[in-house]
Amino acid sequence: MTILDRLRRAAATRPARGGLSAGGRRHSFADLDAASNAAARVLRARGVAAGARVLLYAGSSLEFVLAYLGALKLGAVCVPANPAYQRAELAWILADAEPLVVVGERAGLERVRALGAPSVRALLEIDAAAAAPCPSAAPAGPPSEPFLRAVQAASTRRLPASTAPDDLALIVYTSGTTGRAKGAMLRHANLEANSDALCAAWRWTADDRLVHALPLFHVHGLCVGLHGALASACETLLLPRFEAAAVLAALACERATLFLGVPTMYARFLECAGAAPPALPAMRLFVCGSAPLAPLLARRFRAAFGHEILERYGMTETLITLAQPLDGPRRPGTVGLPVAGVEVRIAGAAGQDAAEGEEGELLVRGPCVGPGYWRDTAATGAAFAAGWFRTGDLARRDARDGLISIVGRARELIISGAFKVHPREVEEALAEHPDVVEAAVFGLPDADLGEAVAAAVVLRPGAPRDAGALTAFCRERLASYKKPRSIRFVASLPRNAMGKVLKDRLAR
Ligand code: MLC
Ligand code: AMP
Repeated sequence: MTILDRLRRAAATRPARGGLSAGGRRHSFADLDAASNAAARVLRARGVAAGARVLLYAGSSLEFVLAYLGALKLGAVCVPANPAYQRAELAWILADAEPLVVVGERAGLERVRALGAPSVRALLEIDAAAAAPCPSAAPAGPPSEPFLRAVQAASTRRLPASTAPDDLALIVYTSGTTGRAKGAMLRHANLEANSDALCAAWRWTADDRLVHALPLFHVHGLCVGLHGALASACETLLLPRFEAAAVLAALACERATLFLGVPTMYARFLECAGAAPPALPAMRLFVCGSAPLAPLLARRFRAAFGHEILERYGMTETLITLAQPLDGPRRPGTVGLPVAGVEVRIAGAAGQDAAEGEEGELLVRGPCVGPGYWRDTAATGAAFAAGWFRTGDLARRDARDGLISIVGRARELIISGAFKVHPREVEEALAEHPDVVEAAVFGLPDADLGEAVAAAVVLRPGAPRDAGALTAFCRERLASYKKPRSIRFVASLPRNAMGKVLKDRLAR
């Protein structure tokens, strides 16, 4: 049963109970089903049909959910993207995915217009309070229209179903090894398989109450959070952003039973609650993923909140493949066992199975693993080895209990607050600055973010050592979370005999 079938079933069987609260209003599943029919009609009237791409360039909101479900109902392919992406990041996604319609917030739509994306026929604005067309000085592109107003004016009558399990549902751009994002493709069947497996593994039911504070533009918030909410038909509070005090208050007053977070969120809960963590008597499960959860943080959280966090592991390309068991043991530092239907291998350097307890690259296979990268057969070919997806993460399986630990990364990637930053992208941005000769970017341990982006920079002779100016320069070119949080000026970069920069030495 696809995510859309689940929504329709929830609407039919629980027309009033359950649903999604967002922006201060509660929407039953029947409301969501009807309004997403209207959203589908709005998109269809602007040319969207099966296979067309719809860029969702926005944070979490009801409109995001409606645009997403509406597009899927037409058999279209959704491309969620972080609204923090700046010109170059956006330009690449527009060029590669060629969306027909962009749904986004005003600042983002202005960026799209300024780029004059040739594929884009309509811009639908989220949160257009004035409901007026966006006055724009930008040279190209269609005018933007208020999305919600169009949805409210459209018929809510159901459209003929036009999705099959093998149809593409999502292209999610993910930080590539080349510094250029790759579009990970996911089919309806992948979404369904993972959502079914996680709902069963976590006994997620219609009696649950979820506080959802993750961005919907990543698979964690979208495919774990939103899909789980729809598949289980539970009650969900969708928050536009994570703010520790507000989320803790919501967990208490909503009598939440379930929360999905990234390690930084748990670190902030601890910091915010201090010596007086709120009582959360209804809570049954805290889940964490998207970045390594430090065992010390898991233990401190347990001591303060009385809950053992359930850690799970995944990737955009594969969805969630490993999870600690609901019924324990949840040994901190491990990510548990394969979820239902998933097989894993740990491969040694020559591709052979690593010996029990030995470290190697984690390979996964199963119905939740997507078919590869959009319009990139070379990257797709490189990502699979005889049908197994190569995660690029290093793992070890404990010989005693079979629990798997993620012990490192074979590829260069910084994981900062569960956002992924490829060093090369930041190095290229820094290298564009006229005062910079070269730069090396790497992660440094950070109590809040897990890792923080750092840079070592070689300046031209006589150039001012102005870290603030270089940071500002990066912020103009890249999503702000990618900017270096610390910059060290060095006379030269340390290199090995092959000329490779020794980042380990810089990070010391
Ligand atoms: C925000 N900022 C960050 C940052 N998040 N900087 C570094 N790393 C981060 N993760 C910066 C902003 O650019 C801004 O900088 C400043 O911090 C304040 O912004 P904010 O929006 O107020 O941020 P904040 O609320 O602090 O965000 C923290 C956070 C967020 C933890 C809520 O990072 C977040 O939502 N992370 C979740 C990411 C996620 O969902 N990943 C899943 C990927 S899917 P300035 O200078 O402009 O003010 C995946 C597969 C799987 O991994 O297994 O799930
Ligand atoms: P993304 O590119 O955003 O899909 O991120 C996927 C990456 O996040 C994985 O390849 C891992 O490196 C990392 N990741 C996700 N979950 C975990 C986890 N529980 N522990 C360690 N790393 C994780």
